[in-house]
This record gives sequence, C-alpha cells and structure tokens, in this order.
Amino acid sequence: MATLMGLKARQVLDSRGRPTVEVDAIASTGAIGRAIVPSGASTGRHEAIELRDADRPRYGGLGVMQAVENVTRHIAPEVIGIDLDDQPGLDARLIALDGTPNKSRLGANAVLGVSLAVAHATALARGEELFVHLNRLWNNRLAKEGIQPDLPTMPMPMVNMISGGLHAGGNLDIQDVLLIPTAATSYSEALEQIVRLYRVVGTILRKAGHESVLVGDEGGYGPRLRDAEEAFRIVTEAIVACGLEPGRDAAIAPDVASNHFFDPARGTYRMKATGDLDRDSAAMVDLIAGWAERYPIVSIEDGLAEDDWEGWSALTARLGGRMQLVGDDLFTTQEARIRRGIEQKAGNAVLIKVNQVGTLTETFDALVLARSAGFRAVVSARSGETEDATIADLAVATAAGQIKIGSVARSERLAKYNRLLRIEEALGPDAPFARPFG
Ligand code: 2PG
Ligand code: MG
Repeated sequence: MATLMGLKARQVLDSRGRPTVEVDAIASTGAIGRAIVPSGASTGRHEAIELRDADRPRYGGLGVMQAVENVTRHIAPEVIGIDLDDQPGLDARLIALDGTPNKSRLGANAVLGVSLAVAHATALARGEELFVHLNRLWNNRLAKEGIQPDLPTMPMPMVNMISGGLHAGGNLDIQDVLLIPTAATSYSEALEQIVRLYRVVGTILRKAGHESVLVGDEGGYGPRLRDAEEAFRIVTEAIVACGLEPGRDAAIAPDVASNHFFDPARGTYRMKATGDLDRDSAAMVDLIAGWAERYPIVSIEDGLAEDDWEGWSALTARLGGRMQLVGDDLFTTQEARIRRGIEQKAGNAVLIKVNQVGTLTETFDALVLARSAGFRAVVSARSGETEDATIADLAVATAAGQIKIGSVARSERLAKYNRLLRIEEALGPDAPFARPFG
C-alpha cells in the first residue's frame, strides 16, 4: 500500500485575509493531497488552540509561521513512511506528538492540516473520490461500534440569510438567521430554493429601506435591524413570497451564538436590542421559547452560553421535544463535552467543526457518540474559510444529515456548495438525501 513520502506546509490567506495553514501530503505514488485549515471568529473557550505568531510583527501577529514550522520540523519526521491507509494510526500519532489536551503545543491548525491533507492524498493514491475514501473510514469506525454502515448521503443545507453578531459588525445581537428548505427532495432542489429565497430576502431588505445591503463574513445580508424578531419576520416573509409554506416547506434556524453577549461577571445575557437588559438564564429560555412560538423555527444553535449547562438542560426540557437544539460553543466537537450533554440532557444536536478538535479521527469520535445517543449532527464551516471543500465530502461520507456552510455568496462558501453538486452527480439520480425535518 502507498505510504506518506513527504509533507509540505505554507502560510496562505483565508476569506478574511488572515493567514492560515495549508498542507500538502505527498504519497509514495506521487499523488499530492492538499488541505487548508479554516478559522472561526466566534470561537468557543473549549476549542482546540489555533497557533498564531503573536510575537512576530508580520500580519499583525496573526501569522501562522510557527504552525507551519511545526508541520515541517516536528510532525513530518515522525509520520513520514506511515501506511496511508491507517488514518486512525496517523491521528493517534499526531495527538501523542502534541501531548496536550487542546493541541496547544503543535497547534490544532498544524495538526488538522496534516490529518486532512493525508486523507486527501490517500484518496488520490487509491484513485477514489474523497467522500468514497472517507465513507470507508467512517464505516470501519461504525463497524467497531457495532453500528450498521452508512451509504454516502447528501446533507440538508442550513443556509445563512441574515448575519449579525461577530460576523457583521455588531448590527444585530444574534449571529445568524439561517434557513432550511425542509421539504426539498434533493440537494440540488434545496440549493435552487435557497438561492431564490436569498434573492427575495435581499429585495425585501431593499424595499424596507436598507439601501446598501452588504453581506457579512459568511455572505449573509448584514442590515441594521431592530432585533432578532425583525430578522425572523423578514425571512418568513421571503418564504411566503416564494410561494412556500413557512414551517412546512422552509423553516428558520437561528444561531444565537449567545456567548458573545453573555456577561460572565454578572452571569446574565445582555442584548443591545433591549438596552443591555440583564437577562438570567431562565429569562433567556423564555425569550427563545417565545420566538419558537411566533416564528417557523425548527432548530436553534447556541441559545445559551458555552458553560451554562443548567440553562441548556432547562432549554432542552422546554423545547427539545419539538425542535433541534444545536450545541456549537457548548460542545466544540469534543467527545467529553458531548458526553456531558447527553448525560445532562443539554441539547439534542451537535455542530461538527473539524478545527474545534483537530483531527479527522476525533471528528469521527464526536459524530459516533452523537449518533449512538440519538443526537443529530450538523457539519459546519467556519466564518473564516477558503477554497478547501473537505467538509462537503465529510458530511456526505458520514451521512451526518445536515451541513452549514454560510450563504450562497462568496466563493469560499460556493466552493463547498459546488463540490456537493459534483458529489450528487457522482452518486447518480438516486443519490440518498437527508430530510431531517421532512
Ligand atoms: C458558528 C460559526 C459558523 P465561527 O458560530 O457556527 O457560522 O462561526 O466560525 O465564527 O465560530
Ligand atoms: Mg455557532
């Protein structure tokens, strides 16, 4: 079998013009697999550490040359020669080499770049599409747990329409108002509907006097709105204007990202829309339950802050039976935190971001655990992205069911939507499509 012959790493730029790590993995067959690491803005405290060159002046201290050097100096000598088919063995080595619980020594950006680039090189060396190779790795993993194998399955997209929070200059307290085309019967149909809805949201905003409808980091519109409910109303209006029935054909899925307006000193949630009123966890749950009653909402992400476990349990007791409650900053794709969520009945779905944990194998760990507890999974991009489209293949390969990439604008987003179109074509006219809300 092919082995790993070499690793190259370099600093490239992401969609915000910030440096990030790119890794080339060279197989003994000559195939070169490449991966570029994404980067978040609204990061959770429990995420794996992204190494940045704070002590160097270039790129304002945001450079990743240390992480790049870690790939070539520290990781390469330890992993060159490994059997490319042994991704779990490679990842175990990377984890051991780093030796910290949060990848702070080598940097999750260095480690993830290698883990994903090797997966790409292996697929190329085998002459397979990445999703086919990842699906085999995933099914090997499921077999170990005694779980039936998955067919590669197209995910339901959850798409950003209106951006706020840290992604759009603080125009709106909540971070994203996303839309799910719940009744679509294929991925390509879902995408077509989404593009239509996105255009209509833009038209509604312009008619409402938001003359310059600029987009945020993920391509969602970034207008100055009064509050979250105004955004929900606009998106609902767009659903109706497209001849769809809100709640049946298309539904809303906000990412509240409440961490960034949670004040740890006071232990309260303070939203600008309400004049920084102090809301405790119970009041926040009431607010969210009110939204869920008034708008066609089927999923809510990070309604409460990353360490508000009690609040999360209360929110789940109140709404978990009728909607998806996704933990992003809460779980940070970490097995231990997901396990705690399962035990405390905090949330019922996991956001999966590869760079929150740092290797492909640990991403599988999070997905397997979610699966075995009946938690849903949403594979997600970061607000800082690149042309790398690995997560499209990952979502299909693991039959995760849902994917969150951002909006249908900006090429770092479209790279993934377009990759999914190609995968759908490769799977043929009967491509399985997940319809978790259908
Ligand atoms: C999120 C992500 C993607 P970021 O909060 O879910 O939208 O944002 O990458 O900034 O953490
Ligand atoms: Mg989030």
